[in-house]
Amino acid sequence: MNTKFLLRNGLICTFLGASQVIASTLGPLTLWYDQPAALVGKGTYINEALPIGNGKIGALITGGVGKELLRLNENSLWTGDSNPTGDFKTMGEYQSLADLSIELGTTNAPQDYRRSLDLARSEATVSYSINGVSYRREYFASHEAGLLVIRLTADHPASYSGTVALQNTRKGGITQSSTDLLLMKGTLPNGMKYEAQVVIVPEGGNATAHDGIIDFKACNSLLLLVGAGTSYVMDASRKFQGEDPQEAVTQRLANAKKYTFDELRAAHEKDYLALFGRVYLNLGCSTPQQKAMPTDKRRAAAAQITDPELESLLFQYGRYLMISCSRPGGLPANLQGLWNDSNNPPWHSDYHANINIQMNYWPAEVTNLSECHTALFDLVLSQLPVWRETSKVSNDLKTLDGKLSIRGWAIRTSHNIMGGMGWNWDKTANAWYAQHFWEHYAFGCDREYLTTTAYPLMKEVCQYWQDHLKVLPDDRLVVPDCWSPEHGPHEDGVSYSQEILWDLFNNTVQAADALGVDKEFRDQVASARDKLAVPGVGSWGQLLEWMNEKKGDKLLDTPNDHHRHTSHLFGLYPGRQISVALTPKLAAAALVSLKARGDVGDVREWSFAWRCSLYARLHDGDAAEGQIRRFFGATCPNLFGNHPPMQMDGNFGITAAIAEMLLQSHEGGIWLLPALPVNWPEGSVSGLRARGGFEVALTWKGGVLTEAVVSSKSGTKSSVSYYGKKIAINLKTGESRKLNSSDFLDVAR
Ligand code: FUC
Repeated sequence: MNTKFLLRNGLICTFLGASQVIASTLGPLTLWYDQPAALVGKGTYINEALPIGNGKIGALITGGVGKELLRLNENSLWTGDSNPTGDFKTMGEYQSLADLSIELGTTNAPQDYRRSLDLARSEATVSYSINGVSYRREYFASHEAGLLVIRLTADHPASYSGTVALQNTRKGGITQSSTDLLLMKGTLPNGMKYEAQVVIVPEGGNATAHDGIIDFKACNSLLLLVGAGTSYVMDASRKFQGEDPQEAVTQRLANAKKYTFDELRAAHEKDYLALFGRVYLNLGCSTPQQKAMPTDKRRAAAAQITDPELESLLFQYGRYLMISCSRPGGLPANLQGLWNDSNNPPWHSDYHANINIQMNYWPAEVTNLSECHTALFDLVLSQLPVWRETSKVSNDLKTLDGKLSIRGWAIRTSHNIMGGMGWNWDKTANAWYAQHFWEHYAFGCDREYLTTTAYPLMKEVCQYWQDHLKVLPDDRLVVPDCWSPEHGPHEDGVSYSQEILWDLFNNTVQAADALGVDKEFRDQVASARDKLAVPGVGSWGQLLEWMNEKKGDKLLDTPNDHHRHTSHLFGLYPGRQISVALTPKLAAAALVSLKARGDVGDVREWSFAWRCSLYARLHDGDAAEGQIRRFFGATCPNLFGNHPPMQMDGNFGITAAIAEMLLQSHEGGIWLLPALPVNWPEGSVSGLRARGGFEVALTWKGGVLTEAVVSSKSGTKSSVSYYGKKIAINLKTGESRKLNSSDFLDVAR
């Protein structure tokens, strides 16, 4: 019998026996389509295929009827090396791994075709019927088992005959077959070994592997287990080269074969829901017409008119993608996550440090996936030995007295996973990375992590900047010769770099205070923070992007500049130097700049996501929600952000932005519903995190907060504000406080 129960955070679950969990929310969290993914552009399925991933291996599922094609990824499969020269040849590219195809030998047109991805279960499904036989395929990527799991079933016996093939997407390598197994392996020019294995378990009929394929005949059902690995290790002392992956992949498959599909699925769902189920979001109900549309049509309509259930699905999609492509112990999400389908992908599918990888991790803390954030820290820490050496020998990074750099490290705009870097220096990216280390502490309050990991890294980056800052005649400090990402001239004191350094210094002072260490160093950093040139306000009321509005006769800051980056607004978001409450003049100038940047011209999917958070920080919920609609207009049919081409950052950025509209905590306290748009009059959210170690649940009606529950995970004192009324809270670890509308009675909207 089915048992319904309410999960913590309001997810309604139905247990179908012990192994199957179906989680649903007020609006089902399912992307669905009435046809297979189509080939677009240069022969890519990336815009339409459905993504699954276990943090290490991923697949794009196309769902073809006569032929299922899955494009496989393994997130360490990179060409390139550690060479410090800083060019793309040595940085290399993130590779697609293999194509797994299942030929089903039918050319008949299907009926009732449906292809879907259920975010609440982390499972994709394809179903259709032909000549009275109903076919069903289920796919999931199990972090528990370390494998992809695929099952094909039908309601008539002996309905499956065909072949399975595994094709290397690059030249070289070999494919072998034996009994029930296909094995593809090869070695990249940099020495990295890679391997994929597919095991088939038929029920009824028979299956034989031969000549690099598996034939199956008259099977009732098929179970496919897919494993993959490379010899990469995140360890500079081993030159990032570890063991041949064969043994580990073989072992994972052997282990999984001991379990049934239902057992594997139950373990997968348990593991996934432990992360995904932490946050529940309801932004109100969509219309029956909206709900009836397949996702590709619906997201186009949502670019015009608010579709609240699709907006909450978009929020959860970012969380789904994060859990699927970024797990502790693994690599972080690159530009295409685990869903790159090319061997010379756009921007090398690299780690881009001037907005993109940072945006990938904006939702991690606030949407309660802080474990996923650790993949970024592990990568950065593993690269440091190489980055330090590179920085020491670079003539571009000389200290102000003209000597080669000794302390700390700097990075270029793009990097790989072996210490190698590509394009142009992004000198303050070191401090932007440091912000992520700090935020992990700010939300989680883990002193051990601050002591051993975050603070040493932040301190080292501060030391780099102590050696590199330029002193102006009036004693102000500026970052010399820097670039507002991909925009305008290289100048001293560009606002982007100044604001990032303010953030670094401010966070480091707070970190040293929290730990009670390094008094002298802490005071030096505090003094440097206070001497940093602060971005000015220009002639048309804008926040200046460069220190001087003009260069010679040329106006640098112009009101009709619609550049995609909003780098000079870093201090507003994700930084905290600029805020409505604490620096109202700078916040007003930031609003002028943001409006001028607009949402036409050189805007990309990630631009809308950033602008959404910026409006949220300016407490303009309607403008923020407008950016969500613009974001829908810049998505692919599978809801991936469409730069073009597909890029993951916008998906993560928009998830963080929606959280930022509902809850903020960057000004020393917790602010409830700071940017609620009129289009979300009624709703609720639970499981969002606030700095200081809090979890927050909120309910609102008629655009007004009706209840808030603030739970403390670390016993920190704080305050809760709602429309100007501030309530002090002093909870012990594990305690909660419920606030309802009467606590905020004198709040007038
Ligand atoms: C940044 C952006 C581009 C693109 C690239 C991957 O450099 O300016 O728009 O997103 O990263």
